[in-house]
Amino acid sequence: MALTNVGTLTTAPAHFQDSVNTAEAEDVYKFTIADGSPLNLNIAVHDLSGNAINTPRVQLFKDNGDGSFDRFTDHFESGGSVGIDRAINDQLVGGTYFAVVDKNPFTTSESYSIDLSTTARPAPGNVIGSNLIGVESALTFDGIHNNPFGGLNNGNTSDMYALHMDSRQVVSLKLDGLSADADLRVINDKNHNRIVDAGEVIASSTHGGSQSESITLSTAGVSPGNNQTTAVLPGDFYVEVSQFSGTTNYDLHAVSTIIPG
Ligand SMILES: [Ca+2]
Ligand SMILES: [Ca+2]
Ligand SMILES: [Ca+2]
Ligand SMILES: [Ca+2]
Repeated sequence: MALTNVGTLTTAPAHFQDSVNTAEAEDVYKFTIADGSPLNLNIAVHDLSGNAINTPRVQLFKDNGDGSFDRFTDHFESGGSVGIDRAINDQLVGGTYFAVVDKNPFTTSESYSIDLSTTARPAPGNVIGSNLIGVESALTFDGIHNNPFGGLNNGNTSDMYALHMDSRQVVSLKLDGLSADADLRVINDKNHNRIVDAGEVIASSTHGGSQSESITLSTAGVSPGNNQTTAVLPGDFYVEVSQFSGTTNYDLHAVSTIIPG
């Protein structure tokens, strides 16, 4: 076991690159969440070697008070292979935690990068989701996307989807089927560091209660005065569905139209 002491997490992500292999199948990252109001913890893995299925597993444990990691006595919080976006996004209170990266049993060696951060809980009108982009699932235009593992809750405050925009394309995003307050935003990771930096949130929708949310993106121009649509250049984007409060399932719809040139 390789143990890394990360210290107290902040909004500025802590970044590590490592590998797990048959000689060392487990990497442990020990970190502290500051006392005070609950924060959103964000952990994302990316730069994975191998294919998308046989990848390392990341799990989160809360220390039982002795300061050292033991998966049988420390409290399992979340993680495993259930995340649709290979990320952990948990609402946590202060304490000592361990993020544990385990080698996939079907491979002999896997390299990875891991980022860890905290972000504030969302405030009214202000979407604060994860500021880390993990290995996301792709958003396609042929059905409804949701999280089959329970939607959004205090143990999964964010789901991230990848969206590619071609030229002369209009994509309408709609988030509905809500029973609590969730929000929607679109991120353009301009510097490709898989961190949501200042100026990289290009659209957001933040209605209250269980109202639906919608965002429309267009690479085919936007008529003047149309403030319902965000003009973008063709390229790659991330669509984030995040918890404002409570527990809710959701349906994320993406409808694509190509405008003849
Ligand atoms: Ca312990
Ligand atoms: Ca998630
Ligand atoms: Ca970025
Ligand atoms: Ca909302």
